[in-house]
Amino acid sequence: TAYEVDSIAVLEGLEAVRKRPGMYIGSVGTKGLNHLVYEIVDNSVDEHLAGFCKNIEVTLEKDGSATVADDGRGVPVGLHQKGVSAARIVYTTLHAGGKFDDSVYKTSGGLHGVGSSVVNALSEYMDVQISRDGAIHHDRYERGVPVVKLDKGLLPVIGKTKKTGTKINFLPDGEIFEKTRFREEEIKSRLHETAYLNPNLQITYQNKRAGEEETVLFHEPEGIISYVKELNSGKAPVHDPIYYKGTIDRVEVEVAFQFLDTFEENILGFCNNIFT
Ligand code: 0RA
Repeated sequence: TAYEVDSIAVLEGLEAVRKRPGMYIGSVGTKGLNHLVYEIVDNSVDEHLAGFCKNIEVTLEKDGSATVADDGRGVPVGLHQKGVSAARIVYTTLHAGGKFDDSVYKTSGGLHGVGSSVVNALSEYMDVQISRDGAIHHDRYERGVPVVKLDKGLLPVIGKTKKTGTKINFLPDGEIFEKTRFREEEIKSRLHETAYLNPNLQITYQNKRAGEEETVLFHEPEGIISYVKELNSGKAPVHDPIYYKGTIDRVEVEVAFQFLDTFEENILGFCNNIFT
């Protein structure tokens, strides 16, 4: 069938990612490992930028896996090409990062912005729960290969819900990564940065690993003004941060700065949430 033909291309895609993981996530060290989390979080941030997601929860689980849950619309689950759930196409096809349109909101456009299918290919397992249309839809993959049987092409429903959102739990593959322990300080710092850049977004970080239990809410309603304050905390500012926001030719620009009583210069630039 046409879908079986496509499935071969999907398997070839997974194989390409697993053969040269560095090409897709930069490295197979801790940096590449942490990058898996950001890749999944970025998709939820995109849903926030599209105007539909207010909360993202990032959890480091006891078993070494990570969970990212958002309260967006939920990845579409309806029948897509060849009679297969759209969600399964998103998580198994390279470069389908969760958006079907050429959305301007895609944030993870940086070097490694390759999406959730890469995370899937590099995970021992990835478990997906999508809440929408009153139901919780479930899918699961092992090293990128689906292990859930579709029902007339659709994902099985495992429960009822009034909420909407997408929840992904994945365990990085020890056959791929040199180390499989997420570095919590780097992840927290990146999530905090994401909160500064998206003032209407709340990110809850939770570490459930034994002996490290911690919950932190990152919410920065003052945005980059607070970021500048944090960067300069403990130093000697000579005035409150100065802030500008404006739009020219549909390009939105935001600037915050503050002088210190020192010869020291530090300029951080971001374009569409990407540190430049
Ligand atoms: C495309 C269309 C719709 C939702 C999403 C993508 C979506 C993707 C991700 C990835 C992580 N969280 C997400 N949440 C939503 C909505 C289509 C519709 O409801 O009309």
